[in-house]
Amino acid sequence: MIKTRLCTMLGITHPIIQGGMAWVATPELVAAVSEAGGLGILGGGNAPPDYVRDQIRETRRRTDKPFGVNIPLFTPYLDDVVQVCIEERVAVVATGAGNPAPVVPPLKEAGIVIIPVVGSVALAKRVERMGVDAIVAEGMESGGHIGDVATLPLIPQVVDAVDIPVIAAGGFADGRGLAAALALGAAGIQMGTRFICTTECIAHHNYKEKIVRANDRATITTGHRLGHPVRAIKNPMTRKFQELEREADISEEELIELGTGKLRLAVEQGDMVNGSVMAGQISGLIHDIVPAQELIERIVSEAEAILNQMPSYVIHQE
Ligand code: TUI
Repeated sequence: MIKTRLCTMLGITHPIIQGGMAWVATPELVAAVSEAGGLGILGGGNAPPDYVRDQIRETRRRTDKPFGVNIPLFTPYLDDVVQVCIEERVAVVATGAGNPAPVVPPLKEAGIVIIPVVGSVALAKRVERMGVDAIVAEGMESGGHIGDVATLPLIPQVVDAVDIPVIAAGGFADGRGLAAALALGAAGIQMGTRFICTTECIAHHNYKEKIVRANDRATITTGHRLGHPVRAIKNPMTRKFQELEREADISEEELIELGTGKLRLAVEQGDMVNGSVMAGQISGLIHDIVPAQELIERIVSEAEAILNQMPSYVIHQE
């Protein structure tokens, strides 16, 4: 067993959190992760409040363990989704893709554990002052919408800057990663891409296969011109986006239109040509599709073996 203060705070067995991926992190995956002793997080995406409420209730039907809801701060339903989380008394809310300042006070008042995803030391310090409970520090190796600092430098800098537990994200998929995160001072890891390749995840088989077949250089980032870089596996869609991004006479609105709905297309239809196959650089390390429980057990026992072996590297001299 590996126990950190994150486990105590969240009432979970293993310090492993599943990223709240839009369209991907549905009750099936979330309940499986929480049942296995990690923390599952529903992907709120930009879904309307009633849909989020249904997803919460469906997850509750499948598990009585704690789970969370991810709220991307760009959702047009921000206030209403926050209200749903409060009404449904969810244990944890994770925010992403922005500054959570507007949603922290109502969630705190409702006694909900708040874990913002941040990509920089500056935002980590700001959210700690707002009174959040823990932080996911996410490096630019991650899939989807990303910041611009890589995980290895980001984690220790965030750990030094705040007192609350830091959860490392961006580039984690195995026990070596978990052990490394703990060595950097993190209290746990969050994984997204690795959890897509589980049997419970509802993503189309083509999506999972695309990750399993990927190598270390399979992903690329697009959307820099829009100020929202997104990492996805290279395909005709990312090539088209890159070409159009370079064209001076295409408007930002047209680029946004080109990206809209493309993640859903890949997740639900398995369209690997026109869809956006968001995934992290760690895709090249993922070789199988396994149940969430098997994955979590494997990662924990790998990390235990590594941590147990570490003292043998230390030579004590007289
Ligand atoms: O949110 C994510 N990853 C996502 S959201 C998403 S949905 C989407 N769909 C279609 C196109 C684009 C996106 C896919 N992937 N991760 C959490 C995260 N948040 N990573 C980085 C950040 C972040 C970045 C900057 C958080 C805050 C921030 O600061 C903004 C500020 O105001 O300082």
